[in-house]
Amino acid sequence: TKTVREVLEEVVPKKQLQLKQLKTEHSQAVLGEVKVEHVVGGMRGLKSMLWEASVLDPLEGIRFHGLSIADCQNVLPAAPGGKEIIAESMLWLLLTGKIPTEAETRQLSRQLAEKGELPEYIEKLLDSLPPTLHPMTQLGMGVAALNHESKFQAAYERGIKKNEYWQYALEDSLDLLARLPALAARIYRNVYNPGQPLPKVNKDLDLVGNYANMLGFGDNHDLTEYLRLYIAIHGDHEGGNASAHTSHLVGSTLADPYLSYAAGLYALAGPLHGLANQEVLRWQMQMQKELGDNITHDSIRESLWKTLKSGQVVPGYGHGVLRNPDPRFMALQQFCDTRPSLLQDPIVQLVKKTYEVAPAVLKEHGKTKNPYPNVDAASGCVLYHYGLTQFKYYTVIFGVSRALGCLTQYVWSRALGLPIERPKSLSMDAIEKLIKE
Ligand code: NMX
Ligand code: MLT
Repeated sequence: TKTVREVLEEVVPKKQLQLKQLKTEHSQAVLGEVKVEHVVGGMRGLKSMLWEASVLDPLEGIRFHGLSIADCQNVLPAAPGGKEIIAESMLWLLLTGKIPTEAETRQLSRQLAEKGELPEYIEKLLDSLPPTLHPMTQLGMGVAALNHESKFQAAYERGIKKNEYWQYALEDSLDLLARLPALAARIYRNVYNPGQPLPKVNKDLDLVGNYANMLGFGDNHDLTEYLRLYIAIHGDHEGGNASAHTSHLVGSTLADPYLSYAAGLYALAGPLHGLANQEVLRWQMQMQKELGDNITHDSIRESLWKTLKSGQVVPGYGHGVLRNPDPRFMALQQFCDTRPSLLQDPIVQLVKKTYEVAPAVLKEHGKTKNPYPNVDAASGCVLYHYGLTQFKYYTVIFGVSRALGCLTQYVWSRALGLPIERPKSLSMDAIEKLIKE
């Protein structure tokens, strides 16, 4: 059985060669035009980043090294006794482009569990924070402070060669991923269950099995399975999304993996990005309160118009790239469809009913380019059903997941020797001058 590092040692030279050929043979090939609309419109659609692990198609949704979510559900190993994809098998696929065997997956789980405990200074740091500080702020702080452990930074200071960067980047990435469950679970404990004992990392469990256990839901098999699926499919969404892009930008300065991913977390903490999953639940609960027991499609429609007319966005709907319902949303809905207790849950039912009405309302409203749900529309209601009811915590789970994609690209960026990001900006006067020339 090979380790993930051994597989990467085989893959890296091939990718390095591919990049070399792209640079020498095609560096002047045109991939698109840069228009004023790109410069003033959030660079939507501008092809301007290299990102290896996944590519997002507007209609089909995400593919991880060419595999759709359904493909991954078919081929990626699950946990013992489980059916859903686990973080380790997704990480293996993202990092190497290869499908791990069951034995490779178990070995990676063990490797991570063995280094899963937090250093004491991190525990003290987290325990000193006010419980009213948003859990995402706490997560970013904990991750950034863990850079005290960075092997990449220490090696850089020693003066290693550029072609060795990726190996230290990989070590940091695995160390960081290993500690995320304990870090994120400690925040949950401190904020919502102060004083409760926290279980130690169980070396026989997978990463998310341990996370669920430390959150206090270890004996809830269905929630653990849901978290596995959730964390696997939120892991990567190509490079242009705000968290991945931020992490990539910061990493390009050779800031270590901890700082780069912490930066990405703070982008994820915005309500137009990952915080939308918190907002969706807050908004749907408010709708439920206002509409009472007998919720109909008509009453939901009215409620949607109320949100839109008050000038707010409908959280969980719309997307910068997607132009169809998000296949991640569909995968989470499918999870509900196979479990009667979820199907009978009022908040799960409300999310589903909202989906039956919202696209038509958003089309009639006529602003959003994508009237369909994104992943955040569905992700929170299942957590709520299983007793993880504190929605300010939901983006932390998204954040734990996004480490898979951000850290994978960090390793690839160093392996490929990508340069510091530094696009050209223009003032409006400079744009006008260029147009006249
Ligand atoms: N409800 C109401 N209006 C919307 C929505 C929505 N869900 N989505 C887009 N619009 C508006 C948008 O605000 C913009 O208005 P204006 O011209 O006044 O500025 C107009 O429609 C055109 O926006 P788009 O080009 O369709 O969307 P854009 O690519 O700029 O933004 C999002 C994408 C995802 C930020 C946007 O759809 C949104 O704000 N959605 C709600 C928040 C959300 O669910 N975010 C989570 C995204 C997924 N994630 O996890 O990151
Ligand atoms: C994501 O998962 O990052 C979101 O869907 C946002 C995006 O892709 O822009």
